[in-house]
Amino acid sequence: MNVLVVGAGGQIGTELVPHLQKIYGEDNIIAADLRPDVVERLSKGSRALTLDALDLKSYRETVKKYNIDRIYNLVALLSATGENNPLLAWNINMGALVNSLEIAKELNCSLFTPSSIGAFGKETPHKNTPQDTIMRPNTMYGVCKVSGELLSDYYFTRFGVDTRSVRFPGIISNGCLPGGGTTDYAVEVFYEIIRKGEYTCPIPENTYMDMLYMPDALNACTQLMDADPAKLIHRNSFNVTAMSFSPKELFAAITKRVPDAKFHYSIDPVKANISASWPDNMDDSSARGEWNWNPAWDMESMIDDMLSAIKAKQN
Ligand code: AKB
Repeated sequence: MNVLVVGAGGQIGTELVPHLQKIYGEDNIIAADLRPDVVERLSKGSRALTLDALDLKSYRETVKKYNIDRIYNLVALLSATGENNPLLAWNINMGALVNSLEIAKELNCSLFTPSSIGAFGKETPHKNTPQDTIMRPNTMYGVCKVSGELLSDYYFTRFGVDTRSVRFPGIISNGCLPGGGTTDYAVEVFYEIIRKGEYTCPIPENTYMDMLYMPDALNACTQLMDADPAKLIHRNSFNVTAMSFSPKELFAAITKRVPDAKFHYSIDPVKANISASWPDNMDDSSARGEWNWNPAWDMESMIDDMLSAIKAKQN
């Protein structure tokens, strides 16, 4: 199995590449990113190359040259950044997806493109959000995610392209910082508490959002793609979650471990609006039933691991 990860230098790609290497072998994974400095970093642990996913010709040549069977398309501007420049978000997010779909169709690759809790909106039921429900997002990021889900299902039903996807909630990790997302606070807080002993949160204290710890997110990426297609009723895209908490709950749990930690709020209106429109907690029973999704990390175990990993890094 030869796998190409496009947008490999971001929060997910940085950890997905070594995860894929362990499963499919180091030589079979190609990490591609637009930014040469990021490619330089990636090349220390993997076969890495510079690629602009919006450049259809070079993207196709890369897939041909390395005889790629599976593509992970991780190219995206996230929700908060997307609101600052909606047209750019549309062009990048949809451009990379359309190129990935066309290449997957032409060269017979399977394709994973993450969707997000951002695909939901204010009118979606916020508690125990069903797999199949109202999807009228209030951000350009969400508009791209819903369009992406529809388009990916279209390529499957119309052309037989093996497209699969999950709706990621906030992903908490200590490998590479996220950037421009609404859920980023749940990562930033750990770095700030260890570095400065205090954190100023942009999200209102009682806003609940779903979250996943990175090891579970990585398993979702590979477990779904390796799942028996005959068992999949859904494809694009599955609700997946492992925990749901508010800033207030997360900070109280951190304070139990770091009693001197101080928390303040300075609400970012864009992020506050976005987070209010997203689910409080999703129902992920379709993922559990169709491909045995079963996350291992909860809030308490995630906090312990984040604190010790970031402390070890900073030492
Ligand atoms: C964001 O906050 O934009 C992302 C997401 C939930 O898709 N982390």
